[in-house]
Amino acid sequence: MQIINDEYYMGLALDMAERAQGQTDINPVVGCVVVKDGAVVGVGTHLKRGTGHAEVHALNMAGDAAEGSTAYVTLEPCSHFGKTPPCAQRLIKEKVKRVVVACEDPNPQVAGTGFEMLRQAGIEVVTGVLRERALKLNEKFIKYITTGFPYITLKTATTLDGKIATRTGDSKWISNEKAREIVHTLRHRHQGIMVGVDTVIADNPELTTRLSVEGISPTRIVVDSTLRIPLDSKLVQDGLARTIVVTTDEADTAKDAALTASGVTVVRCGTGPRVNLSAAMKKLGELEIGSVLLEGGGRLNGSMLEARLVDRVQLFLAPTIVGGIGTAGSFTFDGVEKMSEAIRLTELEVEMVGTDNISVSGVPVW
Ligand code: AOF
Ligand code: ZN
Repeated sequence: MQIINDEYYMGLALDMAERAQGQTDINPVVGCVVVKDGAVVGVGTHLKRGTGHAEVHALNMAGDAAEGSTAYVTLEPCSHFGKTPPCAQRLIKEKVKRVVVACEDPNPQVAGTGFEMLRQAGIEVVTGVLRERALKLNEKFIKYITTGFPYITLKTATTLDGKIATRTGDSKWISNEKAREIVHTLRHRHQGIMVGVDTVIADNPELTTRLSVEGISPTRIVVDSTLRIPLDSKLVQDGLARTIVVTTDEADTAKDAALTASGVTVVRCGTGPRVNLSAAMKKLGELEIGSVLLEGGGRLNGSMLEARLVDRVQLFLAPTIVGGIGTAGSFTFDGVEKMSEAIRLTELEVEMVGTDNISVSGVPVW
């Protein structure tokens, strides 16, 4: 039996928020549970940008029972007029007695003012309940709202000797079916999916979300310095999701026009021979893409790491060895000279995926 306390109800609010990952656009995922006299009287989750916040749904459900209740919210209630009115005002209006929060809202328009508004109205506010879990859940939102840059997850699958293909280029399949299914969950949970143009030329991929249950397909982003993307590739033709091609200022204008006519958004970033990746990420942020799943190849992965633009590395490791002299790895860049200069991951999470793959996830230290 679990003891009923603040963590118990906050756990429920976080569980609900967790299930809404991938569907709230640039907004955070938020859950709310309203409890009165030891009974849950209202629950709510923010489901879609532009629609009601978690607190609003939960308070609507609670009705008159909201008066004198405790509201558990996974994120500091908002204090501003965005696409919807401030939740802090609504909690005050419904005469909620106590508000328990997991973590503060780093949105500069909120950032503590939600707490202040509630306290000034005489409401008891407790914060920090299951805080770490709440921060992790909204790590993408937190990065985007505080920096304007999208949160980048670099995903790769390799053999035990770190290869992403055999010496002939064969790569189907490296990871097991369960790992590949997790990749589709990752796609669903990011707003963009990014690859280099060589991947498009070699594989003509669809880059959509195909799960055993339905999922949302992210915007497809191709880094392509000289606009080599074939006009007949699936990403240009299939219309299954939005496609953005990131290129340089010098890239061919006729090809740009042809792509644009096919419905592709062409974004120019950088005057040199290659795309300025940092400027490109900033531009994607301006286009309201708050998170990107980076799916290679090795050169783009390497360049993104060199530019320190990666927020999380998600590696699936298979128990196979394929050898090959100079065959492709996951992270192709000039490399460091000394071990002490290596890119190091912290906050490591390691787990088995099915019977024979290993998932390694971590946060690079920059
Ligand atoms: C809450 N509860 O459920 C959510 C919050 O444009 P809007 O009106 O949807 O506001 C978006 C901002 O509100 C978002 O950036 C974040 O600061 C906060 N989200 N706040 O009290 C919620 N989704
Ligand atoms: Zn709100």
